[in-house]
Amino acid sequence: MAAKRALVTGITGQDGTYLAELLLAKGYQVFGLIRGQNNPKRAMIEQMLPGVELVEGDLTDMSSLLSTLEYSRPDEVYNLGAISFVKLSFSQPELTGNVTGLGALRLLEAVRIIDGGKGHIRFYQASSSEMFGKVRETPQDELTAFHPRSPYGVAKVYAHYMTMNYRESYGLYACSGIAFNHESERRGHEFVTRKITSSVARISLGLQKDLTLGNVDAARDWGHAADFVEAFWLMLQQQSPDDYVVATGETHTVRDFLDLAFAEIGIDDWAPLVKKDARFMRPAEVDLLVGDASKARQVLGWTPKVSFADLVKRMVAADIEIEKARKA
Ligand code: NAP
Ligand code: F7E
Repeated sequence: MAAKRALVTGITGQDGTYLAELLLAKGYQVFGLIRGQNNPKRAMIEQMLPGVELVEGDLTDMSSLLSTLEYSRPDEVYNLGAISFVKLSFSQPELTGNVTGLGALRLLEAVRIIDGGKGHIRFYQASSSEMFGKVRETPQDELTAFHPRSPYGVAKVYAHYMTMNYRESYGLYACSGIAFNHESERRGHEFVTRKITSSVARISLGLQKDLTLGNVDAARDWGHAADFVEAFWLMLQQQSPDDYVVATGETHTVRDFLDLAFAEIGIDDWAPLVKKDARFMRPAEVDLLVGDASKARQVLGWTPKVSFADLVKRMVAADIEIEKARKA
């Protein structure tokens, strides 16, 4: 039987790399959408994922999406591409709407056109717990009402409903994974977990004195990205398409993360090392997120493997190795 073909947008991002590894290990032929002229991450991806064929295109450019689909002829499309940094979405709301919101619509429309009603192409949309925002209930599940608190959250709600709409209107096999925060050794440095672990590593090696953060009381349901991409793949392997919460079911504050990260380098009282700066606060905050992933557990048989404590431990250890190598 011919190998299955998958197209992944957001291939240069955290989830794109883990998902591509999973798909390659399952024998897929993997295509990754890469944007821009001379994308600085191209070399890193080519080295890390030599089995992935990179195709140039952009979620803001419909014709590039059509030609990418025509070229790659995928069985499965994973839309992971987005402006994904919530803080940035406040300063660049139009760009966020265009990429994170309309980008999903463009890709759905391109899939609809190229699929031509055959119902062959399966589509995954990377929805987010940021859609719950100012939460209406705790924990949050697939039926919890949305109340997004950022241009990013609003754009994701639009993309989420568009995915549902294409499923209901055109019979597309289209799923959304409402993923809660997932982190890893590959997380971007703009996100709070990686900012903390790389700073902790640098502090332990005498390369940095302290760390400046915003709201350390925010609580998140943090899992490991390698676990989460497995759920995304499982959603596209079912009899029928549906939406699923992907979460660990545990919530921890940024303070808890700081406790564990500093403990890794033998510091119990991190307060003198952490400064607060309004520049890292948001115009509207999401105070608490915790997901109920019972449906994913029951229908997909999915459970996360990496605990919160292990996640922090792994991230700090990886950053210490990176910083040591840099120092050397
Ligand atoms: P990430 O590391 O920020 O990666 C985002 C990806 O989107 C990058 O590959 C980026 O490419 C690409 N991208 C940005 N603008 C684009 C455009 N105009 N056209 C095509 N691609 C574009 O994000 P992630 O953590 O892997 O998350 C993957 C997806 O899941 C995102 O949609 C995110 O919003 C969503 N999500 C993430 C989490 C989480 O906790 N990680 C939770 C819920 C949902 P460049 O490298 O070229 O910029
Ligand atoms: O912030 C607080 C900040 O930027 C987490 C994205 O993957 O997950 C992610 O969005 C919390 C917030 O992630 C700093 O205010 C304090 O309350 O790491 P973050 P996020 O906003 O939760 C969701 C599910 C996504 O979908 C997104 O794509 O930490 N915080 N001080 C800080 N955050 C940052 N970044 N930097 C600080 O200095």
